[in-house]
Amino acid sequence: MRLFAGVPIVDEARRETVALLARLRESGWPVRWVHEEGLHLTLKFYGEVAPERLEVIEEAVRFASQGTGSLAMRLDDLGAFPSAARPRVLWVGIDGPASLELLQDRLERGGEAIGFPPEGAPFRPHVTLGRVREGHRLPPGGLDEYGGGYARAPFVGGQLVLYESVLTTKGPRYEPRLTLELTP
Ligand code: 2AM
Repeated sequence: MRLFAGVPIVDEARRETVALLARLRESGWPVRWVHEEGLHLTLKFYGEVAPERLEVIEEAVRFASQGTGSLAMRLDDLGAFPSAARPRVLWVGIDGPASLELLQDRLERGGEAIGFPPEGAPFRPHVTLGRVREGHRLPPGGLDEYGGGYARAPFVGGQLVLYESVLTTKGPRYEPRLTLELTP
């Protein structure tokens, strides 16, 4: 099973992101857009794991979340990986408190302790909107015209969820395996 831990995007931030996705879909770009049901901020990707490991991962996620209260966040600007000039993954940035980075670091280190190598790249909080199809490109500066089209809406990250990513013919579906309330 494929697992990752993340924070669901909710409230006004979710509505803004869903509306932005709808406008982006109309661009006709060669992009696989994400489903609006599973919008989330990934904090730790565990990858493909044997089902027997689920319990130990749940335990690590529970432990890492202890003492973290709800996270006051807001949507930030649009961006892309690996860079705006060469976009492959399109996203909305997330502006979060220091406790978000702390939680991500605790998940990272907790994962390391049970055999998951840490991410090489620095943490860049974001919500993925879509992935450019293999062998295709976006029109230069394409994202620029969408940046002004949504509110940098605030939201409260009140849950940490361990999701299973189930691959289907219509793209991945994210099913919560464990939902933890973030209450200090
Ligand atoms: P993303 O938010 O940057 O797209 C499920 O695939 C989630 O796990 C996605 O949200 C994705 O991050 C994240 N993830 C992180 N590293 C990944 C990897 N190497 N392969 C697939 N998904 C990854």
